[in-house]
Amino acid sequence: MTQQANATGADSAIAIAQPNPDPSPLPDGLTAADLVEVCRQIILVRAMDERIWMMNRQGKVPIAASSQGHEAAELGSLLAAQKDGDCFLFPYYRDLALKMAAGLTPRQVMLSFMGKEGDPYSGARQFPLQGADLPRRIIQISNVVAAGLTQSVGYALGCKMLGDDTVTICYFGDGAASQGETHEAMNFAAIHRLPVLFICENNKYAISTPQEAQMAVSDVAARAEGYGFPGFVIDGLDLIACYEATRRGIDHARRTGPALVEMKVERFMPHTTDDDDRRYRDREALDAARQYDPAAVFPAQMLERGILTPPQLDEFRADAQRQVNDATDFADAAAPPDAATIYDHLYI
Ligand SMILES: Cc1ncc(C[n+]2csc(CCOP(=O)(O)OP(=O)(O)O)c2C)c(N)n1
Ligand SMILES: [Mg+2]
Repeated sequence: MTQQANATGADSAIAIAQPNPDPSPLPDGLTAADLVEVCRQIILVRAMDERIWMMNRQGKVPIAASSQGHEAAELGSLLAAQKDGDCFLFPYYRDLALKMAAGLTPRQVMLSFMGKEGDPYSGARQFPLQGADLPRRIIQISNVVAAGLTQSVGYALGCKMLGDDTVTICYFGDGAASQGETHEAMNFAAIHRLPVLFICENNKYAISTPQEAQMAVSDVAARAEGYGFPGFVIDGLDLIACYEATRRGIDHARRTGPALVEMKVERFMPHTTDDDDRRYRDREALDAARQYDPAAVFPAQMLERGILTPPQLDEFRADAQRQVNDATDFADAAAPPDAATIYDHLYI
């Protein structure tokens, strides 16, 4: 940010004290308040993600997949879905940031990760945050890689048959793109021109398998043409780009049929808490990628543009720590599910 000195003495002090707002317009459909709220969210979800990892190392969280490095893709696309107001989401296991920004509280998140009573997704019966959050129009029913694609396409078919306006958004990884089920889902969606937007969060790894060992193309989005719908490649570390691409994708899905947006992201942490990525990832490349960390870059950009103020940023950081501490204590003290409920919700 460059600060403009004012020529006249009395006014110059005022001019220098004020942030110099970036004259470039806000992204289509967004207000400054939206962007400030995203800063609050990105700081909170990162603090939560880090705490969950730490609780795993303390033996209190059995397993976790981190969204660190995926936040811009998840929050930018969610923002577009929320602005649209008529989307139904099928995220996958790496979408903690999305689920929290959609309204899940830190206490609920920690209950789920610690496997305690009150887990809103599955009552602590499944992988953390796996199940359904119907009030927020979210289903993530399985960790079977690529299963969400066929499920979401089925949902989109239902919406089309009912004649409603819903656009279904399905999130998946680059590894899922190599599954046969992905081909079936995309082909079916294209034939029936279903209102579904496919979002690939490409972090270049499927656990330890690098992208070049599982596909012979550099862009998953290139495959869209083969199905008969458009595909776009987006910098998944750029939150505004992810917002705008999703906005266009939703519009296309509703008017014409499927679209695929590939967001190139980074996976800053190992695949899950059970994985040791030192055996297969180049540390230098990973460290270099951290300069593009969306949880740092996005708030910094908003500060630079005068949209976020330093006191707001300080407050968001302090509030995030307060909420994460509260959630940890709350879930730690919570009871496990009552054993007598073990057969609830099961077809037996
Ligand atoms: C059908 C199936 N095969 C294998 C696995 C084991 N597995 C879990 S996650 C994963 C990698 C998926 O990678 P990607 O789709 O790129 O998502 P990312 O974890 O990188 O976000 C694999 C192979 C599984 N859950 N389901
Ligand atoms: Mg991947």
